Amino acid sequence: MTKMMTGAKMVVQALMDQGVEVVFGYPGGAVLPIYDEIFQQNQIQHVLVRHEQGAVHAAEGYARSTGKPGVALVTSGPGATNAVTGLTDALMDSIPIIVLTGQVPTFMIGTDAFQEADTVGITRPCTKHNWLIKDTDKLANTIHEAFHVATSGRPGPVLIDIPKDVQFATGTYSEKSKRKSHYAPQVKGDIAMITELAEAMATAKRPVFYTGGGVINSGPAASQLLRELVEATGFPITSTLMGLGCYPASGPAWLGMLGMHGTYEANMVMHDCDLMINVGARFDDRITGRLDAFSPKSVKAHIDIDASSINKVVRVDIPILGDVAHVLEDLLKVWKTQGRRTDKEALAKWWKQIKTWQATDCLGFTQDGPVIRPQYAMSRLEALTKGHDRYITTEVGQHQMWAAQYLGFEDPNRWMTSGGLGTMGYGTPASIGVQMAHRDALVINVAGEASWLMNMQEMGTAMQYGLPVKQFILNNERLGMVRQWQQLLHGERYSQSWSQSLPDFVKLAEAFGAKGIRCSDPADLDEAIAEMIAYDGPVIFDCLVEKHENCFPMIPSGKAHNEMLLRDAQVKGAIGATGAVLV
Ligand SMILES: Cc1cc2nc3c(=O)[nH]c(=O)nc-3n(C[C@H](O)[C@H](O)[C@H](O)COP(=O)(O)OP(=O)(O)OC[C@H]3O[C@@H](n4cnc5c(N)ncnc54)[C@H](O)[C@@H]3O)c2cc1C
Ligand SMILES: Cc1ncc(C[n+]2csc(CCOP(=O)(O)OP(=O)(O)O)c2C)c(N)n1
Repeated sequence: MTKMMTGAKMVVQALMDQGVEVVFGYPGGAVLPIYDEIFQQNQIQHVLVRHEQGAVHAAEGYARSTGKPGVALVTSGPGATNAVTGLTDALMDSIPIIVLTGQVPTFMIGTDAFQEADTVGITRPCTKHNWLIKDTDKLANTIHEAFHVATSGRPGPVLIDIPKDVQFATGTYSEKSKRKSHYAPQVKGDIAMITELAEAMATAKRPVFYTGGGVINSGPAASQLLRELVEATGFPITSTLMGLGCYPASGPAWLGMLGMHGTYEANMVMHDCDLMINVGARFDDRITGRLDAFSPKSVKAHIDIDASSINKVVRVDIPILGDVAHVLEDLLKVWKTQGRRTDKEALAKWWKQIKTWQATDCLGFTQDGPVIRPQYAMSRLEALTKGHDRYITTEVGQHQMWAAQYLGFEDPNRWMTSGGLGTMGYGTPASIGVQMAHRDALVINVAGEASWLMNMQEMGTAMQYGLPVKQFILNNERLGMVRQWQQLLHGERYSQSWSQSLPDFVKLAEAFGAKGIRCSDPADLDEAIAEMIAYDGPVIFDCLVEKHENCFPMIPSGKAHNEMLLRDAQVKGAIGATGAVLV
């Protein structure tokens, strides 16, 4: 039976057909027919954000914390251009979102019409794919295809630009089940390559699993299989910022995060290993450091669903194109059915070496003095929220790295952060998206005060929908990460990294109708955090911390893994004066 309806109705019908429960958006002239349809139904909840960037980050937070695609709806012109940062963010971090934009009527395109922008042109480089719809008959099928493209293979953002006359016109609705797609990425890995990897694992003397966001993208089964594989082999495992939670932080083989602000042991293992098994990570420059010094002695395997990711930055010996869960399932089968064993003696020696690196206690600190150290704040937040059904989002900067270092993630999809683009302003709207999906969970956005101010208007959204998001601000009154680089790499010339005027965050909370809590004394911190957790509503927590704390360990940009800075004492004379850095 063919169903005739307007384009605007088709949009809502197609979203329902796709099982969408929430849309984050902001209305305007070019999308009013769609908003009219939203008004006339109760199945999909629309969340009115305060800025289109917020809609896209909220959709990202929703997607990352549920494994389902997120949806945003914005108007033409400024609505679409405001969505560009979020789209780029989602592209960099492989987050599946669908953004619907209104467009001027087809017959006015190219006339500099009111609020006209070349949305498909502007967003072509920052989407996985985008479409401009000129025919209402094609609209529903394109929306179904968009969901398929966003969520298949390497996930990413897609955009559909819908002119207003297409929304008004009547056409034939095509159901999801009728969709035919030519886009079918390869999910099964080549069994010969998988067997080669199993052989390399059996003879490896210093192996490591280097895991990333691809494990999370692949779904909960991938994390489970990864855990089984780690247990079956006893190999150490590290993870990128995007992969935190794919293996539990309390697990016996866990080395902590690797990379620029990763642990000493994780980076030393990466440097010295003889077999590196990359599972769903992309050899990002925060990981490799100086490329010609990156893990010089290792055979490298790379499991990735995107062929363009393999051999892009680092040449690998065992490339395996496929989905993490599928490949790990086959790898485990090969490992077990062929009765493969690891080199136990070599592995024991490797772990002995690893223990000596771990003994460095690179994240160790002492809370002395009257000022809260950010590491202490994170450690207490971890201790006091651990047993909760907890989701963490972050902003970008030092606080983001301290959160990654000191909060332990036991499961996937619990950690939402802007890794690839490093978008200040991501965390607050992302926390809203997460809380919409997990209404009873404890959702905390760990923020720096500068980042937080970039999308603080979304506190209004949190209030409107009764979302009890906790905004935990590590307030150092500085653009901390910038200040740190200026101190270490730019001769202590602190150019524009100090916010001379900051709002009173407690009063700001109250202005929004939220609760404000301020804490500056380490002795009061536990009680203040407990008060934040207990409050049944949105909270802005202004945690006044040491202003000049640096985030260590740190591999300065362009240096090798074994040229890591461990703490402040080493910095004096190590960088700047000679350019040489000591471990
Ligand atoms: C201030 C700052 C500091 C940072 N410091 C660090 C740091 O110290 N350490 C660190 O790790 N990061 C750091 N980052 C983050 C860094 O910039 C990158 O975002 C991150 O390292 C990339 O993680 P990833 O390699 O796991 O890749 P992702 O961006 O998560 O990419 C995932 C990879 O897996 C593939 N993939 C996706 N889905 C699947 C699937 N189903 N099956 C198989 N493959 C799949 C993709 O094709 C891609 O190649 C920092 C970011 C900021 C903002
Ligand atoms: C939108 C955007 N602009 C600029 C930057 C560059 N940048 C990275 S970290 C940072 C400072 C962040 O300060 P704050 O949020 O207070 O966090 P802190 O580092 O102090 O913890 C800046 C400006 C960025 N990542 N994103």
